[in-house]
Amino acid sequence: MPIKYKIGNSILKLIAGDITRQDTEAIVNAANKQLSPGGGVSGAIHRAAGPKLWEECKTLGGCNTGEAKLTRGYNLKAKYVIHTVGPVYSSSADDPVHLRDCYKNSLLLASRKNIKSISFPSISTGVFGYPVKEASIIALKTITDFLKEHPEIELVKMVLFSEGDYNIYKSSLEKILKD
Ligand code: AR6
Repeated sequence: MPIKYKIGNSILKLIAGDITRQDTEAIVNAANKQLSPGGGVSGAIHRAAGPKLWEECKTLGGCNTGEAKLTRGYNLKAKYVIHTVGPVYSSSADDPVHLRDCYKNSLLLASRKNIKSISFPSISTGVFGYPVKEASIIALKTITDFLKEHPEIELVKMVLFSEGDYNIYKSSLEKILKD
């Protein structure tokens, strides 16, 4: 059951679904530093976009943890893919900083490129092992703080791949909006 919140003048939606099928202008990829197709959400995005996505990624010189890079979306409904590299969870103080940077730098890049709608997956919570509850608080706090200052981003969708993750994000968002 998707839910919709108004944050400033923008909309934040939480949905359970497949990010490759979203029709926002951009979708975000939880990539690796080489920007190679890999598995998880990244593998799914590369499969749906087609081989030209990997061809373009090869020209970008990789991506550091917390940074974000833009490509076209090729066969996706989304016109653009924003590739960001989440932290490999290590319980260090850098983990939340890097995870926050992923969301913030992706949103800043969207704003600079005049992209008004964007979908995020739950970055780092698959292969990279970040606990979902902790990651959800960081993701949603970063997105809501950004939207309050950046009304030019009209819509952010957080696309969760399981009902379990969706429920965790939903209760984290309710908590953040109450505080
Ligand atoms: N739509 C939405 N979310 C998805 C989809 C999808 N189609 N497929 C998986 N997820 P992960 P990470 C969820 O492992 O932890 C790759 O191999 C998944 O259930 O894709 O940042 C890269 O190449 C989980 O909740 O990303 C990197 O090496 C979330 O997406 C590494 O994995 C993130 O899981 C990145 O690891």
